[in-house]
Amino acid sequence: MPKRLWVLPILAILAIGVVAAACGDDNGGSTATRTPAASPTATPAATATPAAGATQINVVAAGMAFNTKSIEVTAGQPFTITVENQDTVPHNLNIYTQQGGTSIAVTDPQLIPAGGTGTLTTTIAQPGTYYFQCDVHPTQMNGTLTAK
Ligand SMILES: [Cu+2]
Repeated sequence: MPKRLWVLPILAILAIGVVAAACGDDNGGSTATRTPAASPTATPAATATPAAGATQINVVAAGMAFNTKSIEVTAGQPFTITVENQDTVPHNLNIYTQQGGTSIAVTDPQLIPAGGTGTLTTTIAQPGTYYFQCDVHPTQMNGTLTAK
């Protein structure tokens, strides 16, 4: 008989526990609803960031070298060069009118840290042969950029 008296408080505690859990679920549900709502908002913004119609060129800097010695672009059309620095030292990519000439455009950031990525977006109006290099290692990392 005394055991039955203990059952009522236990049921009451369980009931409170269920109510508390239900409230917790409601709060969780609200949070879950907000999260997906934020994601679709962020996605169109990210999609809008790349310049419309810009040609995308990917360059890797690894082992104190670019993975290409020649880059070809279309004169008068915007292009974006993304440089992935896989080395443990900083690099960049700077486009010049010619070797030792005037800089036309350089990556942002100007020094891409180890493991980092830099981008350069520009348009070269005049068809011709240009020069690119890493300003940190100009004799090891350079090449020709042709605008056709
Ligand atoms: Cu370099």
